[in-house]
Amino acid sequence: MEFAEAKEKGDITIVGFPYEGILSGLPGMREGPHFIRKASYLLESYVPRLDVDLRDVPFTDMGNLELFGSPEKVAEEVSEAIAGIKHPAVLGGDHTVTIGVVKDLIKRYDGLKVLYFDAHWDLRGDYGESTHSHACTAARIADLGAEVIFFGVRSGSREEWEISKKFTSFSATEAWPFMFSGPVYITVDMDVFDPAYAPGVGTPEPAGVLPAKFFNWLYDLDAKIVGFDVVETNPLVEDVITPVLAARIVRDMIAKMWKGMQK
Ligand SMILES: [Mn+2]
Repeated sequence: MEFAEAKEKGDITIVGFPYEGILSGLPGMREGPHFIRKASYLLESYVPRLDVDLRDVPFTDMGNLELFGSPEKVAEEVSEAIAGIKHPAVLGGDHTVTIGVVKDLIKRYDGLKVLYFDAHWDLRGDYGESTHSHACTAARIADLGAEVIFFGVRSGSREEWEISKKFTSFSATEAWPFMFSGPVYITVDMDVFDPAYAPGVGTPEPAGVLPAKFFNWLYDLDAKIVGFDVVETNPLVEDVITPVLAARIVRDMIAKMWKGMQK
C-alpha cells in the first residue's frame, strides 16, 4: 500500500499508524491511513502554488504499523518507529500517535515548535483512565518540552480553557502568523476543519477552519518543517470528502517540506 507517486527511498517517509485507543466519539479512525492513501490517487501530483510535482520529490511510503494496547505503550512504540525516519509524514489513527512522534523529534531538535491544528485543546491531565489518550496529546507534548502553538481550537472543558491561557493560540477566524524561527512540526487533527468540509471525524465540532485558509497559510509558511502528521480521519463516518482533504494535506505538506530542504 503506497501513497500516489511514492518512491523507493527518500528522506521524507510516510508511515501509517492505524491506531484507535480511547474513544470519545465515533469509532473508525483505524481505517484512516488506508482511505487517505486510496484518496491520494484522486489528486494530481503537481502542486501549482508551490510549483512542485511529487513525481520529482524523493519520498517513500513504508506502509502501516499496527499497534495495540494502551496509549502509553503505543506512544512509546511510535517513538521507537519514528527514530529510524529522517522526516516523518504520519497518517493517523488517533491523536495519541503525535505524542510518540514528538517524543522522538524533541531529542533531535532543540527548541522544537509544534503547530497544533485541532478543534479541541487536548490539554486534559488524563482521559479514559489514560494520560496519553487523544484528549491529552497537547498536554503531553508540552510536558516533553515542545512549544505548542494552537490553531482553530473552539472546544474544551472549563479547565482546559483556563490552562490554554498559558499557550499561544489563534482561532479559526483570526489571521494566522506564517513566520516561525527554528524547527517546526505540524500536527493536523482533521476536526480542526469545519464539519461541512471534513465530516468524517470522530468528534465533529461546528464553526471550524476553511480548507482554503489552511492551504493559503501553508503555501506562504516560512518555517523549517521537520515532520508532520494528519490524524483523526474517520472514513466510517464519511469516506470521500474527508480522506481527499487529508490526502491533499499530505501531498502539499510533502511538497512544502521538500521545497524548504532545497534552500
Ligand atoms: Mn486532537
